[in-house]
Amino acid sequence: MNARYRRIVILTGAGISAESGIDTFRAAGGLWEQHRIEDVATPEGFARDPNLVLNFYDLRRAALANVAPNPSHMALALLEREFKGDLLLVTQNVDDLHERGGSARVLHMHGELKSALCTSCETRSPWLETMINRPPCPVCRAPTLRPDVVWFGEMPYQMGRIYQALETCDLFVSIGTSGAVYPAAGFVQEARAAGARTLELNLEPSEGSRLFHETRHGPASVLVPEWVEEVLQTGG
Ligand code: BJW
Repeated sequence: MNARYRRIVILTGAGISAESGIDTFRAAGGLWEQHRIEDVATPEGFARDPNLVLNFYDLRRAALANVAPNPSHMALALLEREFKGDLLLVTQNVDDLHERGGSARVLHMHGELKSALCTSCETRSPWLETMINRPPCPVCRAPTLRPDVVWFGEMPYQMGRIYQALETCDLFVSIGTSGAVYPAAGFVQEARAAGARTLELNLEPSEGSRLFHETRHGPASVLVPEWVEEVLQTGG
């Protein structure tokens, strides 16, 4: 890749955190093999059995203490620091490994484990503790906190800003995502329609691989640092 890019949009998914020890969703032994999606990742599942859902997310939030960013998170942070053009890093991940890897500006379109959403006053608050014990909302004091994550049927965060960036980017890069979940799975087509070059970096061909101009397959910890070096060396 030897073109000069001015506006890059990067989308990351569970695959970028896999080598840090966080399970992906759709792999054998992954999160969805151990849980029914409709039980733990839908508003209806939460209404049916809030304790199951709060416990699922309490455990995942606590598990963040045992993982660390890997070279792919660090490489994207380096790109943010060194790239001279516009860069938007959008992640579907609810972990905090991009931030701990050094990225200062991360858009979490599916929310964050370390955030709580109050179903009474709709405030989002930083949250590090458990929720199963029904703590009060820091703002309205109602004991109605839920994980601040986007479940199926809910609108992901900051879609206006993301689509605006996709309409004007000249490079779109998708890293470690299966392309199974919309609207993120449709970003490649949005970017292509806007005339951007599109690149997939994933362990294996994703569901949308054929939609990309270029695909590279292998572990993110290898592919991402290589690609970042390439962009920085060619002037970005
Ligand atoms: C590696 C690697 C290594 C492994 N190196 N790579 C029919 C058609 C179209 C859409 C719909 C439809 N029916 C319903 C919908 C909409 C629905 C949807 O997409 N459903 C699908 C099942 C079809 N989507 C929604 O409801 C969304 N909202 C919505 O659409 O609102 C309306 C709207 C309208 C118009 C505009 C905008 C919006 C909400 C989706 C919410 C998803 N939520 C979850 C849970 C979040 C909380 C939590 O974490 O628990 O988000 S589901 C789960 O999937 C999570 C992830 O962010 C998301 C994507 O998963 P991801 O990251 O791709 O992980 P995997 O496991 O699937 O893939 C990992 C990849 O990494 C694999 O390819 C591996 O090979 C690779 N890999 N190791 C590099 N070392």
